[in-house]
Amino acid sequence: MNNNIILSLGSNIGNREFYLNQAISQIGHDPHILVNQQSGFYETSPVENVKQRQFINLALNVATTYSPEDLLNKIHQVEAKLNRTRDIHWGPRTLDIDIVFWNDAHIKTADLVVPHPEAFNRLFVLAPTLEVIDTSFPLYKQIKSAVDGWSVKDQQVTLIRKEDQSETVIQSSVRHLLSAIGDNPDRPGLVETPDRVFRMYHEIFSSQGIDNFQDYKLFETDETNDSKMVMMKNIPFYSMCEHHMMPFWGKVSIAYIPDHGTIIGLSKLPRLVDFVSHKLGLQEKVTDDIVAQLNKILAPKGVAVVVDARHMCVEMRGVKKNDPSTRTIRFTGIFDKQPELRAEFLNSIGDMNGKTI
Ligand code: PH2
Ligand code: MG
Ligand code: MG
Repeated sequence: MNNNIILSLGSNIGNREFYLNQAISQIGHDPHILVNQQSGFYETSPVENVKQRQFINLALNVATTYSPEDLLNKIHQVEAKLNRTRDIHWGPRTLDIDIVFWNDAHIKTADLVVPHPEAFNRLFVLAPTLEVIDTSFPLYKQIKSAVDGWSVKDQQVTLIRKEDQSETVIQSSVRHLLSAIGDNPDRPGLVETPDRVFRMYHEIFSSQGIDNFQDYKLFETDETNDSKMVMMKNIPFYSMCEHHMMPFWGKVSIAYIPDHGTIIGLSKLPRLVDFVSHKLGLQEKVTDDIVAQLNKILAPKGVAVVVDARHMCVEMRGVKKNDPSTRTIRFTGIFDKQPELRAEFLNSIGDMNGKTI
């Protein structure tokens, strides 16, 4: 599989975004092509012919088992399907797709020169490209400094739509997974599966990349009794383990001892549990993260968390142990120092967690 192949897409006729989206979808559906990354949509002033309408340009980073010639053929098919007429060179076009980089390869055939000879003269190619490569890309430095140092003012390139690129990439990846396990992603039962998985991942990984829980409200109360424990038991959670991308789920019990009478809205504790579980993780991380977030936002005298969970990766595969329950416990602050507080907390949650999952 050849990786880090950069395609530049442009359109300046009709419903430009429609043509581009169709092209992305057709490319992503090809069993020989895996879409790694998709840039946002850029509105760009036409280069070479100022009388034309503005273009919309974007870039894709793909991996493929195709040879350069076969990929070029595929691209020509996609262009043809989307009404591209190839007769007017430099004319307006519903869709133009160019192979601009093939990792660091130099390719020269009758129909194809890579890197694209004009690539470094075109901000509408380089700006989107920069979004879909990282510093390990062989030409990264060259591309980055070309974009940063762009001085020609007559090439306007404006980001108009940041792409939630996960949609294209997840759908393309799920199609590949389905083929790889020996199924046919085009059979009726599966055609909508990549889209469903994308939307599901959107939901169950909604905290991915977000470090801080934001959705809370604190209240100040009179500090009458220092050792007052606030506890919520048996908060359900569902998460995905980072070792197998399989579910683990169960119940969480949380207690804290307020400091200076500062408390958190009770409904926010289940929200915090959702927040920490909606990312790829481990039961230990879920437990630690609840403690860390509470310490950060509430700064209480102490926090205690118990998580009881079942793990698909234990029960459905591997050792296939039926119905074990895993408990993780964390104490901080005065829970750490006072055994009687820990006992009080553990007594009051009892076996409840374990029994109810
Ligand atoms: N494509 C061209 C010529 N000029 N200008 C912009 N802004 N965007 C393009 O995609 C473009 C162009 C020939 O392929
Ligand atoms: Mg072109
Ligand atoms: Mg072209």
